[in-house]
Amino acid sequence: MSIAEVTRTDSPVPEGAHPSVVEWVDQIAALTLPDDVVWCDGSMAEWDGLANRMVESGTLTRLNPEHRPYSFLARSDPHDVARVESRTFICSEKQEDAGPTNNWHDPREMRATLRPLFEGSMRGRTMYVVPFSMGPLGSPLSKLGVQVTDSPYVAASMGVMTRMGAAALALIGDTTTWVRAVHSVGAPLSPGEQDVPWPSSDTKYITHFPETREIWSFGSAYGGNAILAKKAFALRIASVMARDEGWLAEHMLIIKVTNPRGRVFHVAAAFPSACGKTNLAMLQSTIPGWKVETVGDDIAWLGRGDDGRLRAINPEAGFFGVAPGTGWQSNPTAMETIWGNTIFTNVALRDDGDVWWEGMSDKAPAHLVDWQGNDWTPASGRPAAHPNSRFTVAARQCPSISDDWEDPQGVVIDAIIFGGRRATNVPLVVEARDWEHGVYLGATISSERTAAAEGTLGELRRDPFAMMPFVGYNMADHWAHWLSVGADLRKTGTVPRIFQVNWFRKGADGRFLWPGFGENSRVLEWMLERVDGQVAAKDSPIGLLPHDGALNVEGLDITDDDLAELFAVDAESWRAEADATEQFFATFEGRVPAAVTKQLDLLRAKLG
Ligand code: GTP
Ligand code: SPV
Ligand code: MN
Repeated sequence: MSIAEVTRTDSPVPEGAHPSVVEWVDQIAALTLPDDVVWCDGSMAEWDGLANRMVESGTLTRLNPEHRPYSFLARSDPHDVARVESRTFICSEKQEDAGPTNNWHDPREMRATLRPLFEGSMRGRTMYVVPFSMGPLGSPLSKLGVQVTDSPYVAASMGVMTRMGAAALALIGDTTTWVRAVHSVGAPLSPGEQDVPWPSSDTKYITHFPETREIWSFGSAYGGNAILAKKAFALRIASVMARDEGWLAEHMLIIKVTNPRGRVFHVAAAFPSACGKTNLAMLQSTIPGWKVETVGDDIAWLGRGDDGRLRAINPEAGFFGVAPGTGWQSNPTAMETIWGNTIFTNVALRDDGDVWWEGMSDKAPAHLVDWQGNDWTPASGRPAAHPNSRFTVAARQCPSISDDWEDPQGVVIDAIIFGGRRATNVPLVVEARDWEHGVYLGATISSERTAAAEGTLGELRRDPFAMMPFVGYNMADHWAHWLSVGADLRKTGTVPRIFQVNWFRKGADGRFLWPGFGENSRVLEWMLERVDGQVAAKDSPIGLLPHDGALNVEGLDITDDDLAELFAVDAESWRAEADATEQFFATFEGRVPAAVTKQLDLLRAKLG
């Protein structure tokens, strides 16, 4: 036993904790040398304790309870504000298993790189042991994990975003596969050294070892870099588990939709980061008789149920939602959800002790403290909230949460949507001719970059299945896996319809052609009337489009010209898209499935 271990003031190991967990926690503690180890039980008292501790240390500011009860503001280090894709690594045994779209590193070399970084990295800090379940506790579709972290902010966030604590730990038994996730902010403290409100390191590594189902994250405390249950586990590691076990882990929201005739549908939709998932998940219909309820807003695990249908669960228990653009006009459901019990990160602070961000109201308050802690007025000429500022809140607080959102068997998926942020070319809605064409639509999503990760805002980039930063294996194999899931469904059950949408097409004058948000219910209506066999569609080179007049625009202030532009298919631009797609496919060196390249040939033939 090392000196550090002897002097540690650990909380007792919970009774019944599986030896595999206890042993691993001991190993990590011996490596990282925290001052103490705390096993999180997931209780309210524990959460309050974490919050109080962070208020004392300056990590959190308590908001005015009259406006925002039990809520807090965190200001991150200005260098730690979003996912760092360039520092995110897939360390599979073979490079080709990571594929050309991932940063690959040899696992042995990466372990050798990480070891000295983690040695003593938790000195002066508490190591929290955070057991969690992704998916409802005990559901056959759920998976378990344990994250250790030296960030109380991350431990508290995990408590909101997952089913965290004693109940999850108790489910880990002799035969359980559980994911090991190690997280350190990489900022050890010397004895007596004063801590900073947001410890982090300029050296960042977000690493995944798919074969051993392990995650090691160093240097960041922000979002997907640090809340390892989310992107690291529920997408990168889970996508590998899913490939091996015959299901899908996707960057998708899930909604329940009821039509005026009372028929219930469930829809899963993949949009890249900051491209509208949370908003669609919480949509309030503007057309009579249609109702949308929320099952999930960011991640879906989908697989063939015993009934032969595609079923899905939301593995998360909370939302880590984009703040800017969220307001009473655009997303009233989110505004209601965050009434209290919410952690806000990198938003602005009002003089009355509440929060504000761009888009929360039309008019900005006359004075704010911005996300970096500086005075701000509307004349400051810079955003008051960081563009990737976020709210962290429990899903159960969402007034539109669906009654089946925790169904342990998952909900039956009737339709799948792929979308992106495209100023040009991509119409408001297109239906795939069949599953294979749908896989092609998913594989060819391109989208303008947002603030959710580092990079140049607005730059067009490929983001297949909205999974470019999140697939834990070769992207081309991911497409092959989708094809095999479709073939499997076709054998025994119903294959969901696939659609592509684009809320973000712009006119020549640079304005959005489509009002979006609640009005997207009109597009849902068309899609689900298609699923219900109520409307016809017309073929086009890129897929099936609504007949003229089929999209319900009653009561909407939109010109015929704008509507025409929203659906325009310009053959020349699409030939250029096809050429770019061919080049993109070539980067996979022959690994793109034939059924996908066949769709490219078909597109070109139809374009003439
Ligand atoms: P991640 O959490 O990063 O995965 O993002 P997300 O896909 O959940 O994106 P979200 O719904 O938070 O939307 C991101 C931004 O897009 C916000 O600023 C929204 O206001 C804006 N947005 C969402 N839906 C629409 C829409 O229909 N039209 C327009 N113009 N903007 C939208
Ligand atoms: C995304 O970037 O897609 C997110 C936010 O959902 S984060 O959890 O930081 O990845
Ligand atoms: Mn996301």
